[in-house]
Amino acid sequence: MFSQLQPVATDPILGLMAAYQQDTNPQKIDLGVGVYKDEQGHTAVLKCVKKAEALRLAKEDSKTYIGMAGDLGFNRHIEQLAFGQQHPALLAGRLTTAHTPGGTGALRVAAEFIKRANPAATIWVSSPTWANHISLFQAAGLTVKEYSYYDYDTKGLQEEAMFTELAQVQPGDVVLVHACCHNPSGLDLTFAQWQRFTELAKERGFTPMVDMAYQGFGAGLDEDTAGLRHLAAEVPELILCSSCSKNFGLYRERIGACTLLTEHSKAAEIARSVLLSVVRSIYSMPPAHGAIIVSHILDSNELTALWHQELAEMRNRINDYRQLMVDKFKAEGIAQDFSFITRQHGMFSFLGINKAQIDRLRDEYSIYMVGSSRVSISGLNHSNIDYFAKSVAAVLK
Ligand code: PLP
Ligand code: TYF
Repeated sequence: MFSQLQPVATDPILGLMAAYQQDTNPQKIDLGVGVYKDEQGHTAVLKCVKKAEALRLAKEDSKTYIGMAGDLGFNRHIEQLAFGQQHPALLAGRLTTAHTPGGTGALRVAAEFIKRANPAATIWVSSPTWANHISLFQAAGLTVKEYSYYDYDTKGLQEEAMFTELAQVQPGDVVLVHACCHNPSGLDLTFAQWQRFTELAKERGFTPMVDMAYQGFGAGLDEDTAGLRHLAAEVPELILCSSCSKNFGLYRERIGACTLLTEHSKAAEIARSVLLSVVRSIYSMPPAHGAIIVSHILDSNELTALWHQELAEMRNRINDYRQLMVDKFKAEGIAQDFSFITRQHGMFSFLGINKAQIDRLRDEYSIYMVGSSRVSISGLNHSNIDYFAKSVAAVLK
């Protein structure tokens, strides 16, 4: 049977990671995968996580199964983090959450949930979006269509095209938006655009799905949810997929959550039973480790303060390098306007250079970025930024 199989291409982003590791050039720079790196080029375990892990070791008294929804304390924290403690949807009991293996697990659970609710649903994703979105939704049997989003010429939003296309979406379909720090473009909706999106969702009756993988990496933990919170206060139903991979640096622990906003608390009970049945059919119950760490952090004022500080450090470092990159490009005599990079948010931006230039940067300078020219900015640091700017200047000549 296995002999019938054809090989499948590896994930291009993860493939890039492997190519970088094999490169022996000491000046090599990894701007590929969306994993935060510090000034030393290292992805360290956060101090608040280390402390929470020590607490766990001391406190944990059983390894018995947790329920299908996972860690209930974590689920409450994640709802409060996303929506704020006083959000009307939370106070009305209209939210229900299951913790999942990573944000990817949340997306897959959400996809299966959508299929139960409406097997004929089309899910609309931004053009472009995280490549995994498309393959994951298709693998779950959903139809995927794209709506216009990033304008490669202006580096801004294709606003009129986007809203014209979304005005055709049918009730029962789903529209995926990134809460903040759009992957891959770094271009986020303004609050006014979130308001416009909200009005359209109400008018058309489609279900918004929000992917929040970078809360706290844009402008701040609360600031990054402004659009989501507005949307959730206005629409009857919504799906939120969150990830703690980036903002808690818990990548390999696989911790995220799928939250449903329902029309009323009775509907939340029904939706929850379906959500848990989806979970049971895939992996029964999620791994506990990441959820316990996050819960220990958010249960403690001291650890929460430390987390806020460490998160701000990551956010500020990326934002500093957005500015520094633009300044260094100017200093190298690059005439092209890269100022859009300072107006975008999160881990990524497109440089907007062509394939030949991307290939030269990799082959001649050992600088690795995704084929779309997406750069993961935290790969830059004081010891490589000059080499990076000079190399980009050389290939742009
Ligand atoms: N959604 C987006 C937009 C992402 O960039 C990522 C990747 O990090 C995820 C979801 C999933 O993250 P994870 O499964 O690592 O929690
Ligand atoms: O886009 C990125 O780089 C991150 C990390 O299969 C990632 O979202 C990339 C690919 C993948 C899982 C995570």
